[in-house]
This record gives sequence, C-alpha cells and structure tokens, in this order.
Amino acid sequence: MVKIVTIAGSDASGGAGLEADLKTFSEYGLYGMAAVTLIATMDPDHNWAHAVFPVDEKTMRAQMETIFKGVGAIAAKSGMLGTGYAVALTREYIRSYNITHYVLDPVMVCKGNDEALNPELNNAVASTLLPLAEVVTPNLFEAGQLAGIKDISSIDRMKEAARIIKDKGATTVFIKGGAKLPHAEHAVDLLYDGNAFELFEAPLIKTTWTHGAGCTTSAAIAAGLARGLSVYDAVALAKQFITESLRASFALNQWVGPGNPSNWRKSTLFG
Ligand code: PXL
Repeated sequence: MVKIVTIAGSDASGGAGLEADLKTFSEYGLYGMAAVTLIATMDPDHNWAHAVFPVDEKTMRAQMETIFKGVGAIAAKSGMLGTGYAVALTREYIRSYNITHYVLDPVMVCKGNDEALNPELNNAVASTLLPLAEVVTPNLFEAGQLAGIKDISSIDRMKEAARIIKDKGATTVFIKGGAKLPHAEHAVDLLYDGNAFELFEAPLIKTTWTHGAGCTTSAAIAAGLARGLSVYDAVALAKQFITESLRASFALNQWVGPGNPSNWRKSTLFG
C-alpha cells in the first residue's frame, strides 16, 4: 500500500478537514493516516456557529511519531493547523523525514466566513511551511493574505499573487479561483511553477453545497503525487475529481452541505 498522511483538523460534521482528506485518499487507493491538529464543531442551536478545540502539543507530537517514525509516508498534506506548535511540528517532521511530496493547504477561512481564522499564524505558515511545499493551494482570499495584496478579482491579479507566493519559496503555486472570480463562467484555477502559468478550467457546478471542496482538492493533489503523477497531472486529475464530487453535492442540514468524493468512482465505474 502507498501511504499518505494528512495533518489537519477534524470536522465533526464530516465534510471538510481530515474526514474529506481520508475519503479522498481512499478513492485514490491509498492508505491514509491523520495527525489531528484540532477538532472543529458546529452548534445546531446557534446557526451552525463554529468552535475549535486544539489538540495539545504532547498529543500532536505523539501522533507525528506514530505516523512518520512508526509507519512512514510518501506524501503529506496539511490543512487547518490552528496553533503555532502544530505549524512548528509540521515543519519539523516534513523536514526530518524528507517528505518531498508535501501539499500545503493554507486554510485561513471556512466557507462564508471571510475573516482569517488564526491571522497570527499566517506569517509562520508563510515563512516556515511555504519553502517546504511542492504545491501550495490557496483560494483567492488566502492567496491575497499570503501575497499581501487585496481583492484578487481577475486572472492577472491571480498571476501577480502567484509570482509573489512562488518567491516566498513554494515549488508550485495553485490558486483556486473556482467560482469566486467575478462573472465566472467556468471554475478557473491557476498553476504557476516559476516558468509558465497554466489555467485550469472546468464546468462551473452551480451549488451552494461546497463545504470541504478546498480540502478535497488539496488532498486529491497530494494523492496524485503519492501515486507518482507530475504536479501538472496531479492537479489536472484533482480538478476532475472535485468537479465530479461537486456534481453530487448534497445538504446535511439547512446550513451546510459537502461534495461527494465517491462520485468520481461512481462516474468512472458506472458511466
Ligand atoms: O474547509 C475548511 C476547513 C478545514 N478544516 C476543518 C474545517 C474546515 C471548515 O469547516 O472544519 C477542520
């Protein structure tokens, strides 16, 4: 079995975070492991308000030892880290165990919430994790934060942000414009490796149930890299994977709904 790890938060509702990552890894036929950084819960009595419960440092390190020293992984992704020590431990283990296939999803926001979650961590993520990342996968908001520019509302601005983020050390930058660019007719994402800009376009799936789409996309890229694909091919396949997932998205309740990562298998197995 090819082994892969996510260092991420648990989404108690199951659609995002490490739950989305593990489902995605499984669809790629991989053995997935998870180091839990925090647990995110939602309050059904208060409009699904989020609360975050960080895992303590000792427990985090014990998980990293289990996974990296005890088992080993060919690839890793990180999602919501939540604390300074989770950022530091991620750096320490990715470096010590020479994980070259590392996908950094610089999670700063949950859907519909444009306030950065842990703004004090963004500098540490940019200075210590970006240089280790084979691919970094910000959405438009996160790209703006990482690049220090506001209002990324065009492909030219996405390119400008990608250049700045690349200069901060990531090997490749994948900015997810998705449905968020003004007047978007396609879901447009941008890949930049320091040489060429590649645009990825997919049909825009009109759904409000996109919870976990970012997590699933970065997990699929990491899974493709673990499978031996090039960055370009891993991104291209991840794009198809998330499009199929969103095609089968559904409501969990009045507030939230995820995609369905197993729709990829259904569409490839059963047409
Ligand atoms: O979708 C971003 C995200 C990432 N990780 C966890 C989350 C969320 C959003 O709810 O709960 C654990």
